[in-house]
Parts: sequence; structure tokens; C-alpha cells
Amino acid sequence: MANAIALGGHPFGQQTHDRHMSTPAIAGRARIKRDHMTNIRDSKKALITGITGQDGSYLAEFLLAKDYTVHGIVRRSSTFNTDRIEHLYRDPHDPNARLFLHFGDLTDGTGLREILTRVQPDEVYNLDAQSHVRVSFDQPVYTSQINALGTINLLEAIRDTHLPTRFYQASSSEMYGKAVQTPQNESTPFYPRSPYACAKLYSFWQTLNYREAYNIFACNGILFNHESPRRGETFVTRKITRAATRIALGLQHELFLGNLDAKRDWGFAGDYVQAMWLMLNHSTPDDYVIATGETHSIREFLDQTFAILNLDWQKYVHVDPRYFRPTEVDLLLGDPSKARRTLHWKPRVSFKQLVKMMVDSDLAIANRERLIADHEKPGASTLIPRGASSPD
Ligand code: NDP
Ligand code: GDR
Repeated sequence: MANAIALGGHPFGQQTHDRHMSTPAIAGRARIKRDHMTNIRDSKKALITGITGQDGSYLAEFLLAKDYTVHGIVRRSSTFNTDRIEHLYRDPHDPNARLFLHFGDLTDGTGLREILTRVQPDEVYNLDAQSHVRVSFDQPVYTSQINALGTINLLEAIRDTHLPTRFYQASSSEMYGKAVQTPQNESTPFYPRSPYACAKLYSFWQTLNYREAYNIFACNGILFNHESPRRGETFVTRKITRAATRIALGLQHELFLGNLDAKRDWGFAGDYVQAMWLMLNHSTPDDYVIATGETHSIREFLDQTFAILNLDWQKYVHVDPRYFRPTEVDLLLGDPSKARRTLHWKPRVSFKQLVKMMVDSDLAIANRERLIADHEKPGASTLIPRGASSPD
């Protein structure tokens, strides 16, 4: 269970208190704190929306390692939603704290303006989204409010505050949809196939338009699918690695999936956040495809995963039409040569390594679940039968 993370305080809120400190020990501590405040003032500041998501957590880690001060926008929820950044967080009273969180929501433009004014970031990474394509068919209006209007709220806040901040927009390979050309590059025409993709397309063009109209350093990263042990559990890769490892330990017996023939260009999220930073730290703003240049079907992902566990997936996997989408994206394959040439970016983790990394991590989780199950009284299991209950 995650711990509560303190939010909403002014990042430099302890300064006033320090002025009243007088004993030598405290004065020493105050000096250290002053040095720290100087370092903080000198370090670059990034603001990340969607910091609690998969990419937000890797990006925060990456920027902190580069000595940035990182500010994240977290939406208020009645349960903890900060699990993925728990390991990075220090109490804001800790003089070494470099990660600060603020409550906010992309639908609230006034709140965004207030946070921007307070933080004065050098770089803004807009990662938040209702990011599930299947769910966007059930919630098209909500998805558009976040993924399309949320972006314009943020861009308007940047324009209004006149900050010289650089802006990254999390655009998506889903915009290619029913792809008119393979592989897809920056010149490939878009053909969105879901409310999610249509909303992302709106944000893509607004980002480009704000760059041209107002001279804002704004970039679109057209990222192809990227996964990790931190991937949400209803995306197909993590759904497979979670289920397969649970099956291996006897915690689950079946897995229900949708279209097994779809093909995706899957990379590692940790590699992709580096590309985001490279875009904002290049001399000129531009749009880039970020991909591995390899594509694999869901069946291949199943082959790889179950083979690591010495299992035959055909015995456990069933196709359930409830996971089909009204319009499907059959094949995505990115051509990242512009990013390789201009940003000197290339992916480091292969498809095979990615699957292994996810299986190893989920096996550790399943082992812990097994241990708990073994200590429970027979018939008193509280384990959720995964796969059968997932809505998407
Ligand atoms: P996740 O679903 O893991 O994270 C989404 C983040 O957005 C979470 O922090 C979520 O908060 C936050 N969020 C959702 N709604 C709101 C809101 N109304 N206000 C503020 N924050 C909100 O996505 P990923 O990390 O995988 O993806 C990051 C971005 O990149 C997304 O925009 C996604 O669409 C895009 N993208 C992702 C790709 C991928 O393969 N992963 C590929 C291409 C683009 P909470 O934790 O509270 O839910
Ligand atoms: P995607 O990822 O839609 O590409 O969007 P997802 O993993 O959801 O689907 C990939 C493919 O797998 C097929 N599929 C299933 N998908 C899910 N979720 N659950 C299933 O049971 C299942 N069975 C088969 C899907 O039909 C699809 O073809 C992701 C998100 O991260 C977006 O935010 C991002 O923009 C794109 O990647 C690039």
C-alpha cells in the first residue's frame, strides 16, 4: 500500500521559518539548506503533467538524475495514485527534496495558470491523458476533454503567462490508425481510428500551431507503443505478463484477450522518455517519430512471454469479443530515422529484453501473491480472478 505524499505546499515554503533559527547547529543546517536553495535556483525546472503515469514516473527519474528540480501535477483522488513515484519522493521539508507535487487537473485552466506562475518551469511535459484506446470508445467526450481540450488549456496558460518555457506534447502513433503507408514517419498522413486518436490529433495540430503562431518552443513526440514493468495492467502487454506469471504460480487459470492479430512496434518506456528530453533540448523545435523499427503481433508477445515460463499459451488464452474495438488499428511500424539522425536517439532495449524484464518483474509480484495465498485459510482467498474481470 502506498504512503500518502504531501502535495500542494509551496516548494520553497521553509525559507521563512529558517530566518528565525539561531543556534550553531541550526545555523549549520540553515547554511546547508541555503546552499541547497541556491542549487535548486540554479537547476533547471521541469513541470510534468501525468507524473503518476508510466511515462511520468520514468521521466521524473530521468530528469532528477540530470539534476533538474521536478514539479508534477497530480489529480486529486480518494485513493493514493502516486505508487509509481513513491520511490522518488521526499518530504518537502527534507533539504534534499527536488520533486514537488501540485494538485491540478487539465480541465482546470485557472489552476494550470496558477501552477505555471508559481513554478516558472523551463520545460513542460504534457503527458496526462485518458490513455486507453478501448475505453475512449466508451467515454469519447471525457477522453476529448482531457486529451484535446486539456492540451489547449495548458498551451493557453503558457501563452497567457508569457513564460519562455519549452513544451512537449505526448502525441501518439495511434494518429496513423488505418495506416496509409508502412513504415510510418513524420510525413505519413494521419487516419485516426478512435476517439482517443482523434483527440490526440487535435492536440498534435494545436501544438504545431502554437509553435508557428506564437513562436513557442513546442514539440510533438509521435511515440509508438512503449511498455515496462510499470505499464498499466489493462494494456495488452502487461495484461499478458501479469496473467502468465500468475498462471505459472497457479494463481490464475485463464486469460481472455481480444484481437491477437494486431501488430505493434513495442519499445521500452525508459528509452522513450530520453527522447522527450532530447527534443526539448535541441536547438530548434520539431516533431519526431520515436519507435524501434520492428513490429510484432500479440501472438508473438504471447509466444515470448509463455516460453520464458515454459508454458504453452494456447492452453490458457481465450478470445473474448468484448475486447474487440469498433475500429481497430491493425499494424503500426515506426521509422525513427529522423530522431536517430537529428537527436542521436536510439532504443537500447530489444523486444526480447523488454518481455523478459516485464516477466521477471511480474513473477516477483506473483510470488508475493502466492505467499499471501498460502498463508490464508483454505476457502478464504481474497485474490481477484484476473482476466475474467477486467473491463478492457
Ligand atoms: P498512463 O495512463 O500510465 O498515465 C496517464 C497519466 O495522466 C496519469 O498520471 C493520470 O493520472 C494522468 N491523468 C489522467 N487524466 C488526468 C486529468 N484529467 N488531469 C491530470 N492528469 C490526468 O499513460 P502513459 O504514461 O503510458 O502515457 C503518457 C502519455 O503518452 C499519455 O498522454 C499517452 O496518451 C501518451 N502516449 C503513450 C504511449 C505508450 O505507449 N505508453 C504511446 C504514445 C503516446 P492518474 O495516475 O491519477 O490516473
Ligand atoms: P494501444 O495499446 O491500443 O496500442 O494503445 P493496447 O495495449 O491497449 O492494445 C494493443 C493491441 O492489443 C490488442 N488487444 C488488446 N488490448 C487490450 N488492451 N486488452 C486486450 O485484452 C487485448 N487483446 C488484444 C488491441 O486490440 C490492440 O490492437 C497504447 C496506449 O498506450 C495509447 O495511449 C498509446 O497512444 C498507444 O499505445 C501508442
